[in-house]
Amino acid sequence: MTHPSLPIALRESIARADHDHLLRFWDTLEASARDRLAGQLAAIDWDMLGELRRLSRSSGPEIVAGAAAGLAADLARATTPPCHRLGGDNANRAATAGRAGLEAGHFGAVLVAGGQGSRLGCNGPKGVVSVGSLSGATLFDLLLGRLRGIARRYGRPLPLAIMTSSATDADTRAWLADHNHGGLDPDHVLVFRQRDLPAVDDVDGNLLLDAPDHIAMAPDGHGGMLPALVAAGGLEWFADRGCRHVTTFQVDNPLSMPLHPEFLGHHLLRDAEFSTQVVHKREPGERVGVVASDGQRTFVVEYSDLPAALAAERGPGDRLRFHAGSIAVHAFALDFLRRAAAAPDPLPLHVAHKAVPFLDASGARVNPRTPNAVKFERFIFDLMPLARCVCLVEIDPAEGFAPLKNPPGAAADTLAHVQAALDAHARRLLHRAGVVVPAGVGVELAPWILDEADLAAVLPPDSRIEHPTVVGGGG
Ligand code: UD2
Repeated sequence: MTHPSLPIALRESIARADHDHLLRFWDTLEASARDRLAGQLAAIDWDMLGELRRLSRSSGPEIVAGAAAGLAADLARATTPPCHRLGGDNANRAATAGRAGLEAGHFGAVLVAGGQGSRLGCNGPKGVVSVGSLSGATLFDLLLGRLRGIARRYGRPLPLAIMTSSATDADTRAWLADHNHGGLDPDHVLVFRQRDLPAVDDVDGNLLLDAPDHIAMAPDGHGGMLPALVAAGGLEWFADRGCRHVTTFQVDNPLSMPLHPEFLGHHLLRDAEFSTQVVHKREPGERVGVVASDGQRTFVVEYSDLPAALAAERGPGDRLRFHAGSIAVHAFALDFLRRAAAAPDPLPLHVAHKAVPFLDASGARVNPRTPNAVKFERFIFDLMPLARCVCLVEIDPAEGFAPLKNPPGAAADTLAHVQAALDAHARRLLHRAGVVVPAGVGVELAPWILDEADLAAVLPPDSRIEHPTVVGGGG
């Protein structure tokens, strides 16, 4: 087979890697389809393929714990590091420090929104999934609305970078354009796209075609945030807007509080390079990574990588030995991100066995029901062992953790669970503000309402809500 329109060097790389099967349908392709495939082939890092093959054959926790620092972290010796608690030790001092940081404009935020919500059966960005039971507000509405409340409270725009992927980029940009950037100052919103990595066949480690002109690819995990942010000039973008720290949070948790003043204050008072919110993990099956320390470094072990026996081990007071559940809300010093980005290969690749559609030799599309391929992801929490000081802050999940992960009917993290958590949160806040909401009357809070002080601006104390209401709905 000859492929004169492909550059010679590329043809040689494909042949050396023994990947001529990627050109199996070349002769049948139109010019635009050839361009598409040639673009993908040119973007493949052929030297990295050997590493992907090697990883696809060796998965396991040993490549996970502390891998970023080349640290053979010994899980058998590791323990849960000490945590601050919101409302606990030093709460007032931390809250004051955090508020001062927000007033000075030292914080920005990164929303990781490259995921598609495939577990929810949704092909678009997860951010456009509607969760407000009365308002129909989407995850983007709620998350950006809360940032709008923070910008309003501290009297300055809040720089927000949104990470998209090949699967979510166009729709996310369209949503922002159609929704006035969620009410945020557009000069303080940056959209940047993470990269894709190829999937490989789990038998021979080869790349797969999922269309005659397309190689099967997948986003490179939320850890792709660091190289993608750097490539987009994002670190300077934040610095130009006065930021010294950025917090990161996930698109699927509408209760998340990445800019909670007390969390930020602990981060500042500890002079931490990497701070993270945790929830008390009570059952081994909860799908959150755990923060652990081997005495030298602190790191996160993803739930799927924690051996079952260790996940279930209990210590004093019947607490799980690894009980600091990571909810993926982090704060980073910008200087730390700069240093980490300059380190050689700071984020290791993790492997995930997945069912990936592919074309067989005859060109027929196969939709496997069981995993046939390996996808590769980087996790942003793998930067943790590189940080000189890591600070853990435990939050009450009822206040800050209601992730939407699963389709209706699942035991946890469904839309119904998320709506119940939002409802309970709203009722608690209204109750604290002295507002009566009879049981059975639906109520929602506009996302910009952060606390009782915001409520007092829209509802007199001793009010009573008689009909289904979105309190502060006008924004
Ligand atoms: C994540 C955490 C888990 C726990 C849990 C809490 C990891 C690896 N696991 O599990 O420890 O904190 O969340 O809810 O972090 N995303 C991208 N690009 C990608 C992949 C993911 O932007 O390439 C985003 C995605 O849009 C979502 C977030 O990262 O906002 C989490 O992704 P997930 O749903 O794959 O992670 P999950 O629930 O397995």
